[in-house]
Amino acid sequence: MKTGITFGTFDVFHFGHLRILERSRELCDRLVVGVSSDEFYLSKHKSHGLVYPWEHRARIVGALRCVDEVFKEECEEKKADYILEHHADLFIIGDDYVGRFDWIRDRLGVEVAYLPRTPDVSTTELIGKIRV
Ligand code: C2G
Repeated sequence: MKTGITFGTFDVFHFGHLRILERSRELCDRLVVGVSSDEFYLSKHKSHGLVYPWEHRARIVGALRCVDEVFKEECEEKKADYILEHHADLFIIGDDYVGRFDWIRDRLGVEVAYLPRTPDVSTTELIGKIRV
């Protein structure tokens, strides 16, 4: 039984989000997803605020067939604890983060996979299109 873990905001859920979750699930038997809390996201000073609150983002992600469990990610410092608490064997994230999470492999001995981002779709771009 291989457990995979991934993290993200998943605001204005789109095709790129679906694809990374589906591809992550193909690499394991059980997929756990840490969805960033509103406070955590806003503390990262992104270019725009959130559209959906955590409850909505978490419910959408949790309703997917490829997702087995969802929890709230409250801060970056707890990442190692979340990975250990969920007994993850594999950490998955998009390749926009390539290299950033190598410490998970080095320090925790957990496999790390950077999956290619789906091109031409992002929450920021969607918000821009809707505004026009
Ligand atoms: N993603 C993707 N293709 C896109 C857009 C996003 O594969 N076109 C992936 C990202 O690489 C990430 C996941 O979808 O793995 C979630 O993306 P975001 O909601 O933008 O998450 P982010 O705010 O980057 O948070 O510690 C890592 C962070 O928690 C990730």
